[in-house]
Amino acid sequence: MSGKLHIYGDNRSGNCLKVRWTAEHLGVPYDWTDVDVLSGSTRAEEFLKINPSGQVPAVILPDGRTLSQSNAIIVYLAGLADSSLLPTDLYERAKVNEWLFWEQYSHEPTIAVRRFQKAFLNKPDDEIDPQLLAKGRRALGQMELALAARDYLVGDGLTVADIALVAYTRVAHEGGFDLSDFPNIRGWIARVERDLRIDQAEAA
Ligand SMILES: N[C@@H](CCC(=O)N[C@@H](CS)C(=O)NCC(=O)O)C(=O)O
Repeated sequence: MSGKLHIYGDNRSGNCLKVRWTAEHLGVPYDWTDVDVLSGSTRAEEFLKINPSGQVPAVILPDGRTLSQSNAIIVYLAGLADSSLLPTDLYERAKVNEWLFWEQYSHEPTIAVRRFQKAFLNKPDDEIDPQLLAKGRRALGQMELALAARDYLVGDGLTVADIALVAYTRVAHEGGFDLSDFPNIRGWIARVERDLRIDQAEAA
């Protein structure tokens, strides 16, 4: 136990990058252990003690307690730091949660899953569930509409909702989603990447 936050993750995974970006934005020192999601390492006995679900990201907090689920981790880190990444206004905080739940139910299971099948499993399009493209585009349409009237998903500045949603939206093209039809989303991605100091060329 180093007394530091310890993140277990794979740098190709948007869910893991959410946690790394949040820690870096907040200036929280951390150690990082690479867990290759393609090699079965998430099923190793030692890792299952940290996250019985066998998935990354997972963290060990400085006091030794464990936490998993990307959005739960970033909310915890932002709350601990008392950061504007988590609004204090209860309605705005509920809107952040609305986006976080939506991300896990309607966005990540379509956009991230299609990206994984295409870019990591190299599946040809005709072997991928066609519903993923339609549902992913519908999710992008919803974001495009929301971002027509605002620069960030909630309130006037960056929140954990933007961090959670940008993770897979910025690499949606790798899943076959053409962002040229979504100018508001493209502007928002550039803003969030700038705020988080994400290198455009960074592996995602
Ligand atoms: N809902 C979880 C999803 C985590 C997840 O799907 N992790 C993937 C990598 S992105 C993983 O660990 N896959 C390996 C496995 O399931 O064995 C979260 O947000 O943290």
